[in-house]
Amino acid sequence: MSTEILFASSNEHKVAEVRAILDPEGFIVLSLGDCGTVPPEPLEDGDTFEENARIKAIAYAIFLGMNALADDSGLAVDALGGAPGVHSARYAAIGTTREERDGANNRKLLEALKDVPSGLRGARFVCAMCLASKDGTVLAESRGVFEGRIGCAPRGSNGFGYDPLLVLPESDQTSAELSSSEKNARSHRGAAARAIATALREVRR
Ligand code: ITT
Repeated sequence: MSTEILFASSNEHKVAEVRAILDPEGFIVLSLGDCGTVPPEPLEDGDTFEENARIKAIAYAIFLGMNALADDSGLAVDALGGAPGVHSARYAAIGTTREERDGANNRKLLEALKDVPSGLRGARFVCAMCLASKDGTVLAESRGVFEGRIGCAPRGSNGFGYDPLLVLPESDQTSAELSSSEKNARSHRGAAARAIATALREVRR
C-alpha cells in the first residue's frame, strides 16, 4: 500500500533526499510543486531548527489541509559559536538563485575561517523534522546530525549548499564527494527521515 505524504520544502535537493528514504517505505513523497496552489512561505523566525521545522510543517499542513512533513536544517560551526545555524540558507545574503546563494555562503564561510587551524574547524549539519496534521497538531518530530569539519576549499559536485565544505572525519571526503545514497546513509537528513518514517507508518494505520 502506498500513501502520499507532502514534504513541504522549496529545496528540490532536500525533497530528493527525503524521497529516496521514504519511497522504499511505501510513501509517495509529494513536493510543494505537486500541490497546485503554491502556499505562501511562512516566516522562519524560530531560534532553533526544531522551532522552524514546526513553523513550516504546521503552516503548510493548515494551508493545504493535509498532513505535512517539513525539515529545518543547517550547518553549525564550532569556531563560529554554532553559526550560521538557523541562518544557513541566507548566511551571505547574496544571490538570487540557489546556486548563487550557495556559492556566496561557502565563500563567506571560508573567509570567516581563514585563520582557524584544521583541529579547530569542527562542524556539523543538523536537521530537525516535524510532521504536522491538517489541524496543526504536531504528530512527530525527529533530529539528525552529520559530524565533520570545514575544509579549506570546496571539493566535490554532488549535493547542494555547504556539502563541498563538510569534510567527513573518517575518509577525508567531503559530503559533496559522496553519492546520494552514501550521503543519505550517514547524513543528518537521512537519520531524521528514517526516524520520522516510524511515525508515518503509525499515521498510515
Ligand atoms: P525550505 O525551507 O523550503 O525547506 P531551504 O533550503 O531554505 O528550503 P532551510 O531553511 O532548512 O531550507 O535551510 C537549509 C540550508 O542549510 C540550506 O539552504 C543549505 O544552505 C544548508 N544545508 C542544510 N542541509 C544541507 C545539506 O544536506 N547539505 C548542504 N547544505 C545543507
